[in-house]
Amino acid sequence: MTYRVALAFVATLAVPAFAQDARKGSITAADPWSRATAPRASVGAGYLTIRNDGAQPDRLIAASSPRAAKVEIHTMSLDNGIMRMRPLPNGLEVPAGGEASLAPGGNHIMLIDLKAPLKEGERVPATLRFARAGTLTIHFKVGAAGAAGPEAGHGGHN
Ligand SMILES: [Cu+2]
Repeated sequence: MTYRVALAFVATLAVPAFAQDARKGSITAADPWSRATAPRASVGAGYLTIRNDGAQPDRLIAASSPRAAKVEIHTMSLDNGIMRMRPLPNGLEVPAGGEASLAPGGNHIMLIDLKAPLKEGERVPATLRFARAGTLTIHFKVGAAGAAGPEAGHGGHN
């Protein structure tokens, strides 16, 4: 009896640490975050880690947000010494049992023609569409303009 009570207590403590993660089927969208944009900027970028714990690869094929006229899945690469970004025509593969990382300097979600600037502290909704898992709504947590990564609650690193 005492043992059961103890187990139940442990289970309560094991509430997910990352409440901002979103899950659908085999796909988990972890730590979606973004950066505040300048007042007249027309574009913003969103980052996250997409995990696939299924036995089949999946693919992020489209995205949308009520905050932007258009959302694209972009990659970044060095072209004659200049970093350029371009849309991934076939989306982004998330390998079976693996993950796809969207981070500054690499793949990202591009919010094009923002309806209003992204402000630090707000959560920007977006819907991701996967070939297998279907649609998944996430919220990009907006950090400071120069944020290097998702902030971990209070006292996040800058
Ligand atoms: Cu881009």
